[in-house]
Amino acid sequence: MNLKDYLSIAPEIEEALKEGKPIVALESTILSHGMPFPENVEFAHKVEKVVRAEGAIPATTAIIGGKLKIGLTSEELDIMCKAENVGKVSRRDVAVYLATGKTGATTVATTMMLADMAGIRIFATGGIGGVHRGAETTMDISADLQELANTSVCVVGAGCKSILDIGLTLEYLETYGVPVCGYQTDDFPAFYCRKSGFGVDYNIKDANEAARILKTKWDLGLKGGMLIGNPIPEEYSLDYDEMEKVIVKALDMAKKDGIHGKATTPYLLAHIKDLTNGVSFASNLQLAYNNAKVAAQISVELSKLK
Ligand code: PSU
Ligand code: MN
Repeated sequence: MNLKDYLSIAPEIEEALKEGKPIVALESTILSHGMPFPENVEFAHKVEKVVRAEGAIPATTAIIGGKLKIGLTSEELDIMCKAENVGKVSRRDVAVYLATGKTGATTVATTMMLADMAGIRIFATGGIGGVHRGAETTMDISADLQELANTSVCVVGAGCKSILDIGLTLEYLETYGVPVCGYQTDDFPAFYCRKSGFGVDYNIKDANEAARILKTKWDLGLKGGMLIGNPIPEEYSLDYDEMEKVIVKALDMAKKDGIHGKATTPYLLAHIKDLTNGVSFASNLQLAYNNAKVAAQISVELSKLK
């Protein structure tokens, strides 16, 4: 079998690919393991609407029944949101899930893989995985970073949560040659907060500039992704010190509960939400919509350049 036999691309996306129309990939781990049901159902549909409003076509990805799905139906979105027997699939899990007919949600790493296989170059998410705090002893470094190093898809996200060691995450991306840019900001965003205390090397002024940088990178044969840190809109941003306290508490709970490996990130996300009585969740939704909007604008510009 070749790649085509494993891919199941929605007809609308298949046609958009043929015609070179703008498309934005969206992940499903954020649905299955990053948000509670049924709130995630509303999010899953609304984030797709945000992409459409900018003139691009949304392509949520997942592995369902042993197929690589590019673009989900309403029923398939429901499956991912209910998340019954839905695993979390990173790069190393993909072949196992396909060969055994399992259903799983795609992380940033796997969504990049699926997007690349289909020929989609722009992807919007909430925040990426990265180097965890304490990684110098646990070696817990998200596979998302290696994917950014190797797979030619641009990720628009609100930086990363400070459940991670943001400084080390940025160092890692630098070592692997991944451009990290701020979208209309000099600061690398920290998910709920517009500033992480770390800067970016480049402040991208608009979607057209982002598209031109991507086109140039890939024209040159420079494989790999780019990370665009898009800060949460001011009105939804949360206080850094308050969030830091919550995150430290969640990290502490994870340690006491002996959480490790792929369970770590979902555990921390769920506890952060609980500890803030859902306030952080409202911000999480808004930053993800904002990323979808900017990603769609970039994808529109990129398809004009091609
Ligand atoms: N960070 C978030 N929300 C998320 C994730 C990360 O704020 O939903 C998800 C993404 O799918 C990301 C994955 O790719 O967690 C990273 O998991 P890990 O650290 O196990 O690689
Ligand atoms: Mn990990």
